[in-house]
Amino acid sequence: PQTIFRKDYTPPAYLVDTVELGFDLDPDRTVVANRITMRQNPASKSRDIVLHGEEIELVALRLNGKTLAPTEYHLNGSTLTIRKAPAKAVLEIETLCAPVQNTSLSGLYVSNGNFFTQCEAEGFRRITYFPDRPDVMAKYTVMLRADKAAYPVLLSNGNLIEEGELGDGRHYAKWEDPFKKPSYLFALVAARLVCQEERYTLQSGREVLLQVWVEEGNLDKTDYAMQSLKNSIRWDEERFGLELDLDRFMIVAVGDFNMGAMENKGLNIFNTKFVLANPRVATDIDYAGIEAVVGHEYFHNWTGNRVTCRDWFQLSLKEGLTVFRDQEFSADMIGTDSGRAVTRIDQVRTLRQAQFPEDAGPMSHPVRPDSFVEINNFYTVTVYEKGAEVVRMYQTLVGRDGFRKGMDLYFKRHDGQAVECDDFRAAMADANGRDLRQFERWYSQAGTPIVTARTRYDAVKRNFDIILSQRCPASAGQADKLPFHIPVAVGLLSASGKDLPLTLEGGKHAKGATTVVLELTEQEQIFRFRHVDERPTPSILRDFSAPVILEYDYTDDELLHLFSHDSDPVNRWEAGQRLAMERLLKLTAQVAAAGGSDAGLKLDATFINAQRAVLTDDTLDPAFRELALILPSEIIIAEQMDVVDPQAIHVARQFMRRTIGAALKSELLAQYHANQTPGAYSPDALSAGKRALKNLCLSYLMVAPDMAELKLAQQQFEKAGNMTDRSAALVSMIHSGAEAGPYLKAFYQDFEHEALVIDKWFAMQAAAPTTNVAAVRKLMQHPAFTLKNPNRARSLIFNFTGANPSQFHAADGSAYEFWAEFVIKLDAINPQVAARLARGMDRWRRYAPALQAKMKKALEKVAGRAKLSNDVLEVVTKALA
Ligand code: HT7
Ligand code: ZN
Repeated sequence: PQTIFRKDYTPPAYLVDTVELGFDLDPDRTVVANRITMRQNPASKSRDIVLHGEEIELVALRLNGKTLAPTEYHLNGSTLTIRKAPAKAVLEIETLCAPVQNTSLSGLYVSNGNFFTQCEAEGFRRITYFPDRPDVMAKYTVMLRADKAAYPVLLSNGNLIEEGELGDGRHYAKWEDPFKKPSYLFALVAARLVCQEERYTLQSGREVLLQVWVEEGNLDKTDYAMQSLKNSIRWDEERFGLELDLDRFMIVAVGDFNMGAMENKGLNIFNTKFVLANPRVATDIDYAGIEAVVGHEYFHNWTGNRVTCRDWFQLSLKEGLTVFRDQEFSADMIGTDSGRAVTRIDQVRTLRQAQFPEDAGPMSHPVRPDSFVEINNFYTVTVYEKGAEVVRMYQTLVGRDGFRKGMDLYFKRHDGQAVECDDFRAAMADANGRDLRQFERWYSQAGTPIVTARTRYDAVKRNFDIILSQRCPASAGQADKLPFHIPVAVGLLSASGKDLPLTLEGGKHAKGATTVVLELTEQEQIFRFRHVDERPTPSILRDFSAPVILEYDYTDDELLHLFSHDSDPVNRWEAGQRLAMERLLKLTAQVAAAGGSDAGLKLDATFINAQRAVLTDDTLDPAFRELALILPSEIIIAEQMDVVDPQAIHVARQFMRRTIGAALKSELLAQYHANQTPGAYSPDALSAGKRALKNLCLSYLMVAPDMAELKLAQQQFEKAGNMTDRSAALVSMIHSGAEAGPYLKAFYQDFEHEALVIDKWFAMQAAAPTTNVAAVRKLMQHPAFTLKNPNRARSLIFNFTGANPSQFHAADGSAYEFWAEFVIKLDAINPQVAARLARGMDRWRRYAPALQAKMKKALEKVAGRAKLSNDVLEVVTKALA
């Protein structure tokens, strides 16, 4: 397969002014007529029109009214070239496609009998021939024709300008999008759907129509998506002064979808998972996901659609920025400092669980990659989440007002353009009079930087020095890294746990500030705090001010001090994680040395008492307490080990959970009862936090349950008035190894017709440490299982391979064979989904030799297949390299 390089970018030879599309929709044979008005791009010397097309049949091609014979164009693989074209060209192209056969869910496809499209990144070329690249922006008019009884609803981007009957049982709708857009933002829906709709008044007084379209039986699950949409519109007006630019904004839910959602102009298409919710079927986490994803897609309207990417290497320009915006939106929606901190802790957990491993593995790439084989493989946690951290660092460096100034300048300069990450950085720098040239390295250098801190206190001079140094491990193609520009937020705690007012030598911070941002730009720098009357405990990297690994030799006493007193909730939580991690690593080593046994393991009272103090501190937000009490995950523990032993990790972590559960039994029970949320369900942060804490208490009590605790879980399952409590009770039963069969059966029967709940049913079984590969294979025989639906495939297969490490890494390698089998099977159906599954073997070199050999064999089995998509081939080739 061909590798595409960022350095090879050339501007398009032709620009497109207008696109007129006509669709005669038929599942087996859809006819697409496409009229493109083009003109030569003065920025290019080439006079070749280059169009992309895949899996479509070319029926006719006309240039300026004249049919082109096959000798007058060159069809080579997926490119069609017309050489030496005139300066102005009107192309008319007729093609055929078969949506019902399109199982890749890219391009035009059928889901549950309805038509949908997905064009990002390169799906438009599966619909018609076109210069399918994001720097070609044009105005679109779309005519849809389809059978009226089967597809009563016909939607596309922009405004509906005409609709009517065609006389033969078919009808039509004509849509016009007033804004220029790249082809990846094109969308159509032809379907039997219903909608919740509302007229909404913008702050300017303009009225817009908002619609959420779903299948008929789901109209009772659209309220939260609609509310989230209205909140998003209001938030973008207030925080960034950005108004909805259309008169109509639609969200459509589809059950078969490769990702979360898609920001098509005015016609967002969503995975049902991020639209449908009511208390019976959706958990607090689902509600939070809906708010975040509805916000994310809506915010793309400016960051992505109005200003788009020059090429796909710049993907993080829109994704990193839009993730940052949706993170800020969710935090602002909670509205409290502690709520904001809880969202921040969640972000840190995601980074450590998924992004840090990616950055240290074979698919490591910079936030702005330099090359790719298949762009779909680069919709990654690095581009999205690390990209959002990079955007957040601008805000940390220039402040919230400075960030807003930078955003304003970015839109002033680039509205209607396709630009680069460097343009965003330049806007931030210029709007704030800052030199941010070194900051570019966050875009160009892969790998997680490691910041090492040392401190020294001079009691006589009352100086406290923090010496920071940085390094970054080598990554693919990048042996040596240059220093990053790293904002390190720091506070100093007194012996009584109070924040000291800070005086940083040479610093420009406000008098009396208790947190200052140190700017580490060199390999090593000394920062001196003056007038420090006692040796303080440093709280370094507050609010996780940079996506780095912080090394500092904290003593247990210092960590306990921070865990009890740090005013920065993120670092308070972090201190607890460090305390837990130290112990988990020691226990894991002991288990490994004892051949897998937990006999003789001990957990110190100091740690247990610290946990008790947080658990019972009612002044703390319940959501924070829940996060503080969750031990680092098995995957995060694995990342700390040179040679990973998944079984030993699991035994050690379970021992620790069991010991905490037994030692804090009465407190856990008390908190379980104190954090009930009686009355009508509400997904608000406080109620959700209480449920999270209560259900964490239950899970601790259920590690080794007695009869009373089992009964508690059973009663919760039976009486629960919402899915959060119901599913948490069931999960606690499955994980405890107690007989959960009847409850699983009841759950299935209750929700047989709710696809998203049946996904949960598969997922909770797949991720349970009691579920081995044989049990997963058995679940695959269940009539409700199918590989064709990505949500269903992910619920069972991905949750087993990705969230059940002790079983996935079973010593006999049987789960690796399972992995290979299903990467291959899925690849024939849906390469994008298959490639995501293929990533499950990224870290294979970190395991003991016996496991490594089996993983390598599985990888080679996949790589050796004659017919493999570029998607999977890229992943397994890089893993084996
Ligand atoms: N911008 C959207 C990306 C997306 C996507 C990419 C590849 C294949 C399928 C896809 N569906 C959606 C989603 C987002 O970040 O908002
Ligand atoms: Zn996005």
